[in-house]
Amino acid sequence: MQKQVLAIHDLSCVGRCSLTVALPILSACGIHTSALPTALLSTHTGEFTGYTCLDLTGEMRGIADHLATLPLCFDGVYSGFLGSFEQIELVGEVISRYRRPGALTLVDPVMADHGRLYATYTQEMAAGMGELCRLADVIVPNLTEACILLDRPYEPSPDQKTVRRLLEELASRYGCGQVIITGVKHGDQLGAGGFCAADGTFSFQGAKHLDHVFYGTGDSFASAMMGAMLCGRSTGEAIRIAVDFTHVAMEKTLENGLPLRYGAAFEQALPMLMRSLNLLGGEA
Ligand code: PXL
Repeated sequence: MQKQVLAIHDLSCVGRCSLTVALPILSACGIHTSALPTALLSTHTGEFTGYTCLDLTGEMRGIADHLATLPLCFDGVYSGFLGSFEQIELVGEVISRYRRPGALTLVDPVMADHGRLYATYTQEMAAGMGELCRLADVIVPNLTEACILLDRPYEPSPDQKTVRRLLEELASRYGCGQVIITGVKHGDQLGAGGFCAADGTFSFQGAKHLDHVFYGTGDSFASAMMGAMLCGRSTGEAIRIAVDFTHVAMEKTLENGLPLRYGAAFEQALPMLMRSLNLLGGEA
């Protein structure tokens, strides 16, 4: 049976992030993907000024109510960037409606990066994100978000021992089975640290650090993780696949001299993602 996912993110018209990243990546993983848009923006908020932002909280209620009348049985719900404090409760309700044994809830507590909250986020929203994390099987904060979720000052380059402590604290505070922190540096590598609460194991998967600011890479990573896990990969395997995929997307962006503000060119890494999931012929 084809897997089905509900992706709850904003739609940024230009600049690869959120839905314009999640939908193609999950589709490439063979997953039937439905969308619940949280906000409509002209661009992402990272490196543009003058962007428009329409909060879709009111519309989301109607969409969610209509979807509730359909015989939908999602294998996964995957949430990310939200448009307002008010919609956090609604997203929580939607997650709870479709949560069931065997389905995967992945919450990416998108709200900040490089030590700063995103322009459209408030402290109140940041606190509300923690409530969504409590509903998740898997959370994938970046380092900034991990520190916010733990009420700690931002640490840009924690050592591996500190990363482990952050992972464990997130798992115990929010009750998530799997915690992955992205944007972790280790020697000349950049990657993700993972913790599995069931067996208490830690892992780190990295790739050569490319010293540039890329947008939407957290979304590429989380979408590839979600896709790989729904294709039956273990969390450790999914982290490896998602790190490699995101790294190649960044490499291709640089190799082709593409403007970084429009996000990492993940399109060019989709074939390797599909090969790593045995969805294309040829070698992985
Ligand atoms: O990639 C996270 C993200 C999602 N959506 C919007 C953003 C950002 C990060 O800047 O601005 C609108």
